[in-house]
Amino acid sequence: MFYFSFFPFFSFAVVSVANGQDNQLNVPETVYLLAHEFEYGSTDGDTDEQPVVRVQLDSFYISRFETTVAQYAQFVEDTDRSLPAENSIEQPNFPIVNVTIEDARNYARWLSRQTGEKWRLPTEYEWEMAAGLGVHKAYVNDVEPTELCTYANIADESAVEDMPNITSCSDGSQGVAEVGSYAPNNASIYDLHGNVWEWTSNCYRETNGGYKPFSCDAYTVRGGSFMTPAIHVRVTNREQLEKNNRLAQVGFRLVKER
Ligand SMILES: [Ca+2]
Repeated sequence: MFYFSFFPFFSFAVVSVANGQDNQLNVPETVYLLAHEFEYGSTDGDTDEQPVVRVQLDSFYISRFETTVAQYAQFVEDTDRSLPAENSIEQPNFPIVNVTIEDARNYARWLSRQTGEKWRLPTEYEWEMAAGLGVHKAYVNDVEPTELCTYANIADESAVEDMPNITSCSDGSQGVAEVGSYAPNNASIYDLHGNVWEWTSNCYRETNGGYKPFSCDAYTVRGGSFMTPAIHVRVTNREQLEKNNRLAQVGFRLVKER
C-alpha cells in the first residue's frame, strides 16, 4: 500500500451511486501550495519553454497523486458512462488513462458537484509550480537524470525492448505503474515525472508568452510518461495533444481552488 502518508486534507463524503448503494466518495488527496512568485519556463530547454517569465500565483491545492481508476470509476458509474479502454477496476490504484481533456473536465465538474468544492485541471503555471516548487531546476529536488528512477516511472532500462532512447537507470516498470510507487518531490507530490502525461487547461502555444486563442484544438500535457526518456520529462517541458485524443500514456491530476 502506498497510503502511508498523513492525510491532512483528506475529506470524507458520501455519494449515492447509480446502483443505489452509498459508497464513500474517493476524494483526491491534495497538497496545499502557498502563493508564490517564480520564474516560469527555461532558457536551456526547447524554444516553446521560452521566454522565461516571472509569474505570481495565488495559493491552491493540487492532487498529491495522478487521478486513479478507482476515483474515475465512481464518476463513470454515477453518470452511466463506461471506463475508457485499457483501464481495469481490478487495478484501482493505477492512473486513469485514455481520457480526452473533456473527459477530465467532466470528471472535475462531477467531483465539484459532489463535494461543493471547485475542482479543475491545473494551468501550466500551476503544474510547473507544483513540480519544480519554484526552484527552476530540470528535475524534482534537483536530482540528476540517472537518479530519476527513484522518483519516476520513465523510459528506463526496464523499457529497453520498447524504447530507443532510454535513461540509464532502472525503475522496475516497463509499463504504467500504481500511482505513488516512486519517491515524491519536496512537497510530497508524486509522479510529476513519468508514469502518465497530465492534461493541463492551457491551449498549446509555441511560446510561453503571447495571446490566448479564442478556440483551441490542442492542449498542453506535462510531465512525460513511462515511455518518455529523461530529457523529455523535465519540469518545464511542454508537449501538445489534440483535444480529442485518448492515449494510454495520458491521464491527469486536478487542482482544487481555495
Ligand atoms: Ca519505466
